[in-house]
Amino acid sequence: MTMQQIKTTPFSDQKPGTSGLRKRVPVFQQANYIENFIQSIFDSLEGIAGRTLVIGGDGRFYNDVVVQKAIKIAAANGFARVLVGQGGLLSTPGASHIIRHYKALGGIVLSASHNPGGPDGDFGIKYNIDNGGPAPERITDAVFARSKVIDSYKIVDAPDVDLGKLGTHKSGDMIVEVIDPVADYADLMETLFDFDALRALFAGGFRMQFDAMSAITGPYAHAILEGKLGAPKGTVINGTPLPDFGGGHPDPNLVYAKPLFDLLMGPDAPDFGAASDGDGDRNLIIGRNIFVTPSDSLALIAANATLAPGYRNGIAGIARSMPTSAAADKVAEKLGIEMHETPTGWKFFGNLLDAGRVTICGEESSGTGSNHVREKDGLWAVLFWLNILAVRKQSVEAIVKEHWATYGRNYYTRHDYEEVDAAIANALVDDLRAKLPGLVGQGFEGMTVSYADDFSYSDPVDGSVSGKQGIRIGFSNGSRIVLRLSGTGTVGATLRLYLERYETANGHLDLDTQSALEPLIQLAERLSGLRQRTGRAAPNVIT
Ligand code: VG1
Ligand code: CO
Repeated sequence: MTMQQIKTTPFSDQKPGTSGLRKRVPVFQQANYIENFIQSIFDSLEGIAGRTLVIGGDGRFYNDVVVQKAIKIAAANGFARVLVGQGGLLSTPGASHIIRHYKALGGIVLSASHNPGGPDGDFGIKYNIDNGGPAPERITDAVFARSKVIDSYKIVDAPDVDLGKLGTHKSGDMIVEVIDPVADYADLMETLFDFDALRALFAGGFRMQFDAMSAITGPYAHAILEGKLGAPKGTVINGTPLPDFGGGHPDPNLVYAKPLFDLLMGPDAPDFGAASDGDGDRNLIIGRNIFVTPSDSLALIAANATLAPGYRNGIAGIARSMPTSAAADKVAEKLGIEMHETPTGWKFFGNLLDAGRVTICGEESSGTGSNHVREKDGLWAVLFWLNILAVRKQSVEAIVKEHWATYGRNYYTRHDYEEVDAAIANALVDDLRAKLPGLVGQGFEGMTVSYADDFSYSDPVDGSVSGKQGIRIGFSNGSRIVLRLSGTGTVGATLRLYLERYETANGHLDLDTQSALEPLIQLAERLSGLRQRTGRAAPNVIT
């Protein structure tokens, strides 16, 4: 084995976004592109010698090539050991758990999450730190700075590791352990939820459909739902991870998981439907006849947390990303616990979780999780719902409606305008930002603007400040309009418009969501000129 130091030239576009570096596959296929980025990560870390690194990905196209490169670069940079999921696979929450469980220095997670895969699809690389969570901005900024000046990378000249075989291998002097991607994660779930109660639920004829969307959660869902919990075979569909997700878009929302939604609204609906995304950290929850918004799901899980054994003693606090509806705030208020509003992206929850200030976190983009790992966790959310259903012995619909009747209802929708011309999108956001100071105190549609700003977050644990995290216009009655630019898209710009309206417990709880929000949708258009300036008649995706 020889360690090689290879000369390279920097790329200017390796800036990590909301969740790692995401680009089209051909961008990653450029000579030295992967090597430069991984070396830039390692150059930004301290104390690599003698430590363990976790590597795994969601199995999308190019995963196999990048895993082998990452192993060889890790070996040349002095890691003592790499833990890699069999076949190079690990879900994002699975990787987070493995990092924590085996006290690794960190992990390289290969995924572009909910973005489509395949030779012309997207690929992504993300670094997670020793708490199992996404690297904070201090590290991603350092990686980007390094990537702009890098002039060489280190790699061992060693054969590829046979990732099909569980057990101990070597790459250069470094130990490579190929591990079962599911086993440790499944054990962790068993410590959090009442598996006996869940087995009894399925034994009693409870019917569920879980759509793994041909992505990474398939093996996890087969092993846990059908294996450990005795759900009938066929409960999990699209359960084999495919490099191109079967040509689909592995985003579990009402657009891309429409067949599941239709099934749950149809005449032969099962009791419960769920799905997860490309890398297994998102979840979709649908009951017979009712879709549960991710914001409501967060509030419901928090309100019912003590029904699951892992949370029996109560929760310390809740955190939600800024665009997520304030449904969870009502629960925190009632429980008398801390509530935090953070910028979009899971990396902002890490400090609060580490400090023990919050137990449950969530995002409107179908992300829910807890202090059991440091990523959002799709299957965890599904198991949490099953645990709640098993204990309460009510339908999803009854549970949701009871919740609204107690806390009121936060009508909520997100409108995405994808692949918009970046210059138009940026100008639009800049112009709206300029208008904000003048909006406060003004009346629209019978509501008064109580605040209008570009969200800035001061982390209460380490004091770091993250500015320009999205425009929010809040009204005195609890309604909100939020607009921000996506940090995960790979082509042009994606504008996300978030709309929320609060109805008290004795208000109108049964309206159609889009109609309930129509006045706010129109007001957002009046204030931003979004449709007019982008030339779009309607959003590409409505969630
Ligand atoms: C989106 C979501 C955000 C989520 C992020 C990563 O980011 O809005 O809530 O944390 O994706 O999720 P953005 O910047 O495009 O709005 V995943 O499942 O793609 O890792
Ligand atoms: Co994801």
